[in-house]
Amino acid sequence: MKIKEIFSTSLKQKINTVFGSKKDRKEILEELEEILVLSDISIDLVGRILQNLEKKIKTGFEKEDFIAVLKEEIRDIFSAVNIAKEELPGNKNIILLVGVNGSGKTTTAAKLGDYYRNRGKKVLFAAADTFRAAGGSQLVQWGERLGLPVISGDRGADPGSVVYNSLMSFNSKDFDILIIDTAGRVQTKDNLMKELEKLSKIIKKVVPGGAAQVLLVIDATMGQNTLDQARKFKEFSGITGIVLAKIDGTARGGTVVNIVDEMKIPVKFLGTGEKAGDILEFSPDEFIDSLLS
Ligand SMILES: Nc1nc2c(ncn2[C@@H]2O[C@H](COP(=O)(O)OP(=O)(O)OP(=O)(O)O)[C@@H](O)[C@H]2O)c(=O)[nH]1
Ligand SMILES: [Mg+2]
Repeated sequence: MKIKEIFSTSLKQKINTVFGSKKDRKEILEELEEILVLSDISIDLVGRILQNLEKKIKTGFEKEDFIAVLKEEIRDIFSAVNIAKEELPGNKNIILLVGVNGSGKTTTAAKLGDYYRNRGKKVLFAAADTFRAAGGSQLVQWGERLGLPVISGDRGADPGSVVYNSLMSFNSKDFDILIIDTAGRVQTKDNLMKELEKLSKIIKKVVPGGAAQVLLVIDATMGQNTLDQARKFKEFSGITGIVLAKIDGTARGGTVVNIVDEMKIPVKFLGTGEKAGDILEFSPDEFIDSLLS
């Protein structure tokens, strides 16, 4: 699946309809505001975009001008957080997946394992979700399906010990990437957030300078709640990137823009379905093109 196929109802088509008949500037702006809000761009961000638009386009109001300014605004939001296509930073890399319950962490872990394996990396999984009954076994099943090794623990076991064991294995064998799945948690549950800090500490201790990527997995289908999910994790400082899962369930691309604008953290991957291969590396240019072409 390509980014273009996801956002099939192009924003540009809707924008075209606004400029179809003669209207005054105020009417056009009102209709554009509605279209942007309906594409899931947050009201706050729409307000800012339109303000900038009014500043930049002083007279007349042609469709092409509007689209150019809109593209520029969205591009600015992405480039402010420097979403560069980056290779993994070191030889041995650790990816820790975090997020609220059911956001898509375990599935994303499996997808990333498959993704990097297909790029020649030796992958190890750690099933550090010992909280839920099926938490660990779900990743174990993925491991079996994909033919990739998984370090897991019993239900109720200390996730820290699972992570520690996986790091030992990761260090002693020639693995390139360790992908750690964790239990779903909300920020209001203090103990679970503390546990996350603890897992980070263990990683830093066992693999000094270990370039741990912490990816926040967010369910993209929840509209405004998607943004709330992201906010809940804002205080957990270690997050280095975002995975927007279930993007196949929303044709409205505004969510991607909101998240980056709110979190100031780059979106790295999009989840596009339930299968191992349903993952896309995020490209801002491709995204803007598919949304506005
Ligand atoms: N359509 C679609 N479904 C997805 C995607 N990613 C995950 N899912 C589904 O979402 C549900 C939850 O996914 P999980 O990976 O179990 O989510 P989780 O965050 O590990 O859940 P907890 O461990 O309970 O917190 C499953 O039914 C997945 O198949 C996606 O990109 N697209
Ligand atoms: Mg899970």
